[in-house]
Amino acid sequence: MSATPSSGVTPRRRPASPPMGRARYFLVLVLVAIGMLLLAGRIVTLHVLDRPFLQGQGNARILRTEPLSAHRGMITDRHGEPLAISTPVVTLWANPQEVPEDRIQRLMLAQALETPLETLDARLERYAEHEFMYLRRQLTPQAAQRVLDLRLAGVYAQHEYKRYYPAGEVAAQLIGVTNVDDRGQEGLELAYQPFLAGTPGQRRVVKDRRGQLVRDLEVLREAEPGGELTLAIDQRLQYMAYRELKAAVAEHGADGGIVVMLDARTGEVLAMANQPSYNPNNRAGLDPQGLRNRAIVDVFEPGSVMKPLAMSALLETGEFPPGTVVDTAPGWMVIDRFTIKDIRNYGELNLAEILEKSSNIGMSKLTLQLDDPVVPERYRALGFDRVPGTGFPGEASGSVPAPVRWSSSQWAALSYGYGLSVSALQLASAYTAIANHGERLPPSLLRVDQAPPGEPVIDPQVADRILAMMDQAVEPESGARRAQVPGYSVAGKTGTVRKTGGAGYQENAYRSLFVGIAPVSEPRIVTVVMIDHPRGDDYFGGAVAAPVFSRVVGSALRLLDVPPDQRERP
Ligand code: 59J
Repeated sequence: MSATPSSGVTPRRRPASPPMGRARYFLVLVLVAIGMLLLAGRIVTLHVLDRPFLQGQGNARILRTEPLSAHRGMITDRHGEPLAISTPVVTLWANPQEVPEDRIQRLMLAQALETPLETLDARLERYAEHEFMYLRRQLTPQAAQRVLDLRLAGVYAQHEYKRYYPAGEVAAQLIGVTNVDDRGQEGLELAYQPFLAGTPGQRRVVKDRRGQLVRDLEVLREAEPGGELTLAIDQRLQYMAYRELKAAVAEHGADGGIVVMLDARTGEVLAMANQPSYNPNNRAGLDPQGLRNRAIVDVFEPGSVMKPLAMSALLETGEFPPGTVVDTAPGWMVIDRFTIKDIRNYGELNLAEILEKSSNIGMSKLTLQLDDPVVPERYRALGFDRVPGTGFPGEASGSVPAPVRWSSSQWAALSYGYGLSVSALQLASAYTAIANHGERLPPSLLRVDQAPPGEPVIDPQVADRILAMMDQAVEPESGARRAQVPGYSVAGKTGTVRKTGGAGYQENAYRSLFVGIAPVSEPRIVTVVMIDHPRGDDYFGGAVAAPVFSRVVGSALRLLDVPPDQRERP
């Protein structure tokens, strides 16, 4: 405005006006008037018309809505012992464009972050074009405060929760893990993600231009904490099962192993241990083999541990009264050009002895006398063709072959446990029917307040007879003697299964199994032990899996205060 000599009306200059001066004077006057009108108009628009918009824009620089992290629900064992806990942590991030270049400030920042200065410089350089980069994720609030106390420009904090697993590798596959964003990735953490996670809230805050919190204005919506998940497992039994399993896998140089322990009266999973395992609190360099909850997601050919279940179907036909004897000599037989063998020639065996000696011939001869496929039907009724229904991610359904054109050899093989695949959890659940007068209990990973109704599968009297036969099979002279538990009666069945490889059954790769129920007088627990590919001289179920069963079940019965039902043998 001052550049225009518009108001120059001094008499001194007037005479000097050129001839056209007057017309020009008016032109200038008009132009100035227009300019002033435009300015006035602009002032009106800014102050009156655009005011709300502009003020909003200004506030947006300092007034923000921020998420409030919801506390993830705890996972506990059946007695409330914590198995997964969320602890508050602070994630530090930076706007690289705001972080000071000053050497001393950078050095102080690097020291507080416990990073070498060069590393910090290099990262800030790499993200120089960005407005966001992590400095350190999930620090303890104290460690983060040491950094925040420097009050450096461009350094910000975000409050979060981090998951901690007190039981570590002991229950890792069952509980699973969350990722760095607190979302369930594996196991029950994944299965119950929506329940555990809760809902994040929102708060309104005022921040200064450097993004530092000036004032907490209001909570728009409170964060809703996630629910607490109470598992069926008993931490004490879980630790013991894991310890014994790990020791046995190491002792025998095995590839892995499983222990599943169910409450015989409710179907609750009291312990579920897997080898190999991993440390969920430090997943750097973990072996992905350790992630699988083999007890639920893996299936295997069960072999002889199916014999008591098959026997229940055979007995129920009424074709084999208590005195029945089978001649298993000479210890082998040929069916459809296929040879079935026992490891010895046992000669004549009664029904209990067929289970005790684990005679493949005995089972086959009984089965081949029948016209109906009662054995595979029984397997299906016991749940070996469907998921157990625990909701665990990737739960295996097992498989029982469909009754189309069964050959006699296949029919026979099914009776001693070959030609089908089962999970350890399915196996344990099926045995609750033997423990429970014929009623199978669905397994539960969560604690239940009341036992679910059992599913009647086996005739009650037959179930009791099978239990008695299995009791007889665990005697001082039997192959299963190492499953005995001092002070308690034990019913059980061993199994040694050749593993299949690319070219059928392998000569030197086995799976060692033991399934047992204790105490026999009033069953409290059903336990499955499986050791995958023991490499030492011992590989029989009776030598490898039975001792693990004895130690785990013995400690469990004592911890559960189950009264001994037998005098201790010397
Ligand atoms: C066995 C099998 C493979 C599959 C045989 C184990 C068959 C069979 C084809 C030879 C070791 C071995 C369908 S044995 O589990 O009979 O647990 O204490 O793997 O028989 O026909 O060198 N178990 N095991 N059989 N196959 N096909 C016995 C038995 C069992 C014992 C011991 C010795 C087998 C008493 C297994 C144990 O009960």
